[in-house]
Order: sequence, then C-alpha cells, then structure tokens
Amino acid sequence: PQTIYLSDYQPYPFRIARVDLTFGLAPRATRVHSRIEFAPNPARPGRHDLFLHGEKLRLHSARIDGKPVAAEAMAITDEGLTVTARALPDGPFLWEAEVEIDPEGNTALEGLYMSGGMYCTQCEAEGFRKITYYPDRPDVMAPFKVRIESDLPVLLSNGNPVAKGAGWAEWNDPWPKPAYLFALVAGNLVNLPDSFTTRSGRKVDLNIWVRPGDLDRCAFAMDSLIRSMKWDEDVYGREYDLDVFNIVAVDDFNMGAMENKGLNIFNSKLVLASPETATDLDFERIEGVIAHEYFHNWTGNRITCRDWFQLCLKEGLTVFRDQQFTSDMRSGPVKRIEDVLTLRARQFREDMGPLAHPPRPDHFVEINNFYTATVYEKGAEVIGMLKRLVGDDGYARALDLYFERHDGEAATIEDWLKVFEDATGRDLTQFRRWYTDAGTPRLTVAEDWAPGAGGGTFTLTFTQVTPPTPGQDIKPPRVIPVAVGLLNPNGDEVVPTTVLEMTEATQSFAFEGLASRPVASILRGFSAPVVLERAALAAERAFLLAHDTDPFNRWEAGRALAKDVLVRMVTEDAAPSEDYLSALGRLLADEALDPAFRALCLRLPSEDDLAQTLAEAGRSPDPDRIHAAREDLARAIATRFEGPLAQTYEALADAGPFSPDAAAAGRRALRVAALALLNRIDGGARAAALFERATNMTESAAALACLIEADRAEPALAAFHARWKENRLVIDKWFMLQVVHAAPERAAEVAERLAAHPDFDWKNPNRARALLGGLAANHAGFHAASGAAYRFYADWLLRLDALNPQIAARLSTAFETWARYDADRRALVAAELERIRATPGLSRDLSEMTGRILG
Ligand code: HT7
Ligand code: ZN
Repeated sequence: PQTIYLSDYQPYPFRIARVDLTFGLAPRATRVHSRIEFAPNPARPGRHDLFLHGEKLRLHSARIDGKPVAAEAMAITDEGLTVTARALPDGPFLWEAEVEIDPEGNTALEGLYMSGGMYCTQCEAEGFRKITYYPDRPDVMAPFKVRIESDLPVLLSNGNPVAKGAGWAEWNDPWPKPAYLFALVAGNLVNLPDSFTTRSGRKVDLNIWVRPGDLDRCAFAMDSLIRSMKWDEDVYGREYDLDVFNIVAVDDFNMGAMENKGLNIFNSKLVLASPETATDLDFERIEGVIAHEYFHNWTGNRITCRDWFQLCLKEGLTVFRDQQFTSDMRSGPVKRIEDVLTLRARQFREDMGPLAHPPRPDHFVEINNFYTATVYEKGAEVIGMLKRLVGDDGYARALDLYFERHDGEAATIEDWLKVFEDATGRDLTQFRRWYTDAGTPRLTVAEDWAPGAGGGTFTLTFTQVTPPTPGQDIKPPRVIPVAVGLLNPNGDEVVPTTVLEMTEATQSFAFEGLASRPVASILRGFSAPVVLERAALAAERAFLLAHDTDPFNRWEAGRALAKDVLVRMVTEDAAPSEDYLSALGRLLADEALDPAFRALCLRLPSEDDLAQTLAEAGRSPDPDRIHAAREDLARAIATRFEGPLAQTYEALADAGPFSPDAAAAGRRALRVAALALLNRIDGGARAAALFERATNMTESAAALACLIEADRAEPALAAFHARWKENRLVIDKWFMLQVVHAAPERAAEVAERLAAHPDFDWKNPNRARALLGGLAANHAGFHAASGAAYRFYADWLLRLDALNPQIAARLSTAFETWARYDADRRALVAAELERIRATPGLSRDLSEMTGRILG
C-alpha cells in the first residue's frame, strides 16, 4: 500500500461553488445523483485533470455541462475517477453523476450503511468517496443541498430543513464544509425535542433522535447539550449558527460520535442513559462527548483541517475544550487526575512502543489508524502547555484571533502557532517540536540545599531526555513548563505555584531566602506530559500526600508510593510499606476530602501500568507476579482497614433519588472502591447483598464484578442477563465484565465461551469491543503463558478484518506492548502477528498496524 507524505501536499486544482445531492434510498441499490459546480483554483495555476475519489461505486452516468463524458476521456480505478484536462472546459463547469451503492452490504460502517433498519453515514475520514465521486479531502469546502427520497418517516441531513413531503425531504447547509462532515440519516425514529436561544437571540430547535423505546433515556444527553451550548458562548464566545441541531443515536458505530455539521451522529452508548442502565462513568462520558462533538462546530467545522496530518488541530483543541468543560461542570482536580490516568494508560503506552508518532504525523498509510491517543489526548496536553506558557489572557487573545483569522478555512498547525505568536509576541519555534516530535520526555530532577545567613538557597536541576522513537532517533530539547511549589516542613506553602520554563537539556532554577530546606512539589497539575523521575523518599511522598496544596500532586504522591510498594512486592517479595499503609489510612479517615478524590487514591495502579514501569526499569514484567502482587496489596489494605472501609461503605449507601451529578457520583465511586477492597476478604458477601438491592448500574455492575472475582457469580450473571436481555448496551457490560474480571488462567476460555453465546454479534462494534477489548484489559489473562489468549485474539482480528477493518485495526493495538515481555511470550505474539500479516486479502488498516507493531 501507498504511503502518503505531508511534504507532498498540494492544493486541489479546483474549487467547488456548490454541491447538490439527491438520494434515492434502497437497502441494496441506493441511487446518488450529484451536481457539483467546479471552477479552477487560482492556488494551482495551469490546466489539470479532474480527479474525484470514489470507491465501490457503480457509475451509471457522468456529464460535464450537460454532455456525457466520453469513455476515452475518463479513467476509473479502485481509488477514483480521472477526467483528462483536455475534456474539461477552461473555466467553471458543472459535473453531474449518477452512482449506485449498496448500504446493506456495507459492513465496514464507512460511507452510507444500515444499522437496525435505519440508514446512516460515517464520512470521516475518507468515507464520502464510498457515497459518490468527489474530491474527498478536507481542504475542499462547499455548501451542500441534499434531497432524500424514501418512505421512511424521518429523513435528516446537514444544515437547515428546506421542505418536505410524502416520501422526500430537502436540506440546505449554507456553511461551506468538507465532505467528511456530510451526513444523512433515514429511519423510523422518534425524537426528544427542546430548544436553545443563543446569546444573540436566535432560537435553535434541538432534537435527539432514537429508536422507539429509547426515548426515556435521552434527557441527560439533552441537558448536556444545552449546557455545552451555553458554556461555549460564555467561555469561548462561540455561538451556534444554524436553526436546528440534531443528534441521532445509532447502535452500529465504529467510534464514539461524529460532529457532522448540524447533524451529530452518536454511538447509542454515548447518548442513552438512565440510572438503572448507565454507570456514573457512562454519564460522565456522555456529558463529555456531547460537549466534544458540539464544540467541534467551531473547532473542526467552521475552521477545519487542511489535510489529515493536521488532525490534532481540531481533535487536540476540541479534547482540550471538552476537558475544560467537564472540569467546570464537575471537580477540576478530579477531572485532571482522571485525564492524566487516561493519558498515561493510553498515550504514554503508545509513545513508548512501536506505534509512537508525533501529534502531527508526517506520513501514514491509512489515516484511520491515526485517530490515536497521541493525536487526541497528547494534542490536548500540548494546548494545555501552550496556555500555561502564554497565560490565560494570552490564550484568550490567541483563540479570538484564531476564530477571526481562520473562520471558513482549512488550517494547519503552523497557522495555529502563528496566531499565538501574533497575539502574544512569543517565539514558538522550539515549542513546535511538541507537534513534530514523538516520544515522552523523561525529566530527572536533582535537589540542592545551601543554608545561608540571610536565608538558604534551594536549587532544582532538571535534565530532559526523550528516548528514540520509530524513525526519529535524535530528540532536541523541548520547552517544558514545570509548575513547582515549595512547602515548609510544617506543611505551609513557602513558594506558591510557579511555572519554570525549561528550554535546555539541563537547567537549574534557584529559590533564595528560604528559612529552612523545603519539600518540593514538582510538576503540579501535571503541567507537562513528561515522565518525572525523582528519587524521593517514601517519607517525603507521604508528607506530600498529607500536605500538598496542589490536589493533583497530593494524589500523585500517593500513587508513587503505591507504585514503589508494588514494584518491590513484585521484584523483592517485599511486604507493603508502613509509610504507604499509614498514609492511606489517614486519607481514608479524612472526611473533609472530596469522596471522588479519596476513591481515586484507593485505586491501585493498573497491572499494565506496573508492567510498563518494570519494562522502563529494564526488567521483563511477569504478568502473573504483577497480578499476584496487586491482589496481595489489595488484600493487605482490606485487612488493615476493614473497619474504616466497612464504615465508609455503609455510610455512603445511596439515600434518596438518584442524581448523576459529580458529588453523588463521587460518593458512589468511594463506596464501590471500598467494596472492591473488602471483597478480597469477605468472599463476596457484601457484593451479593448489594447486587440484590442495587437500584443503579454503577452499584449493580460493581457488585457483579466483585462476584465474578469471588468466583460466585453464576446466579447473578443469569439474573442480570434475564433482566437486561433486550438492552444491547447493558448486555455489552455483561460480556465485558465477565472477561475483564475472569481469573487470568481462565480468561481465554471465558472469552471463547462467550464468543459462542447467541448474543455475541461480532458485526456490532460495541459487542466486539466488549469481548475483545475486555480480554485485552485483563492483563494477566491476555498475557497468559500458554498463549491461548493471543491466539484467540488474533483469530478474531482476522475475522473482523474481513468485515470491518477499522475495528480490527484499532483492536490490534492490544499487541503494541509485546516487546516488553519475556522471550517466550514475545515469540508467541510474533507468531500471531506474522500469521495475521501473511493472511491474503488483509485490509490496508490491519496490514499497516501489524507491520508497525512488528517493527
Ligand atoms: N471526528 C470524529 C472522528 C472519527 C470517527 C467517528 C466515528 C466513526 C468513525 C470515525 N472516524 C473518525 C469523532 C471525534 O473525534 O469527535
Ligand atoms: Zn473530535
């Protein structure tokens, strides 16, 4: 397959003044008629062939200015259609084509496809070319008019409704957009209506469209949408710009959601929620993703990307904005901790392995493989650093300038950095490396204390090193904002948070005039996405856990302690340290602390995280030992603090009506964290009782997980299935929980049994992800020495690839860490990856991924 390079970018030779599409919907033979007004693009002078992308299309007719295009003037390949320049008029011309497509046969869920009897589209990144011939690239923007002909009752597309009658509807989107933002939905749907009046007084009709029967689970999503619209006005000054905003929930969907202009399409798991069916995490995700897709209206749609290499321009910024939103809606510190946990679990893991790439890559084979944690989450971190460096006012000025300067354009990372330079006067040449260089910098710190008559001097010396990543051996130093605060030995803050700007490979910062040697709180708020290596004593970490005024670093100190303990338990058979246990006990008893924060402190580092830590220290991680150590520590905590944990668990029993708000969710989080620990010593007794009584899914699912771990879940699993068998989203949880919490030695066998269950519909991405993603998340189970899980997983990747390459390729990242493990496991994984790679007819998606993972 062909590699595409950023350096090859050239503007498209034509512009498009407008697009008219007519769809005659039929499951196996949908007719798409297109009228496209082309004109030469002055940015590409000279005469050029007309190339239109097109895949899996049956062309019925093609005309230019009303005349059929001669067969000898046109060439069609698997990738598209070319009309020779000789057959094109000198100036503007009208292209008309009629093609036929097969939505029902479209199992890849890209382009126009069917899900449970409804028609639905997914065009990002390159799906529009499966709908009709078109320059399917984000820098070609045009207004679209769409007519849909079908007997289905609800017919939706982008923009504003124009007119409708029996069997047809017309839509007009006045805002020029790239084809990846095109959407069409047709089906037997019902809606939850509402409205929002923008700050300039425009009334916008809002609708959430779902299948009949799902309407009672849309209220939270609607509320989240209204809060997002208001927040974007208040915080970024961004108003909505159409008369309607529609959201549709779809059961078969490759990712989370899609920001199509005026017609967002969502995976139903990110819309539908009720206390009985959705966990608190589901509610939080729904709120965040509804906001994310809505925020794209400005950061992605009004200002889009020039090419797919610039993906983080819209995704990093929009993730950053949705993180700010959630932080404002809920608890800022808790949100920051959750975001860093995700970043480390997904992006650091990616950055340290064979799939490492910069937030702005410079080549790819299949763009779908670059919707990654690096593009999204690191892209957001980079913006957080930019804001820290230029300050809140500088950031606000830069964003205003960005919207003013680039509205209606397809922009680049260079454009983005330039608005910051122009708005703040800062030179961002060095900062740009965060976009172009892969890898996570490792920051080591040395401390020096020099007492003096007029006060002592405390010096921090930092050294940054970024390990090589595929294709990038040399890593020049980056600018790193390091937020630091200093505490007195009595816990008072003597130097409040100060952002040190590190620009050299090694650099010292001195704090003078201090009465006594302080304790440093470094990288407050996780001010940069780096690995901080600090040889702190356990006592110092315990001190920070007790006294740090920065909540992130307070949590971080506890986590570092837990990690040190676990690593020593794995490598030296050590017992859990007293420093850690007593610090944890104090925290558990501190009722003044936010329950959500205490819940996070009780969560032990994951097995994958420990494996990564051991690998970085040059040791080959043993998944069984890691699993055993983590279990031992959890049991030790439960034994030591049985009384306080039980008291916490009882005291937090849900009283009164359910609320999904952050405070109530935090109490439930702490309650189920206590339950999970107690489960190690009560044999599942509390979980069994809770399972019977639970009135919300957070507690139901937590109880079920505990029962599975206690190996007494059979009746509960049967009851759960019987109760929820009609609810696909809840049954996804039923699949997932059984695999994630299976005893490691049985995980592959459990997955195999579940794959044979009549409810295992592997064509549904959520179901496939529940089972396979669940198996990959069971660290010791996935890496069982027999290789059974590797084999099972590879078999399913191959089956899925034939149907839905995007899903298969994403799931293949379970193997990205294979080089960490011992020679036997490495050989087993390599054999599976080679087997996949050698399979004839493999998709471009999976073949690129296996090739990169193998290295
Ligand atoms: N911009 C979207 C990314 C996307 C996608 C969504 C659904 C299905 C396939 C997709 N390919 C790319 C979603 C977002 O980041 O907001
Ligand atoms: Zn997005």
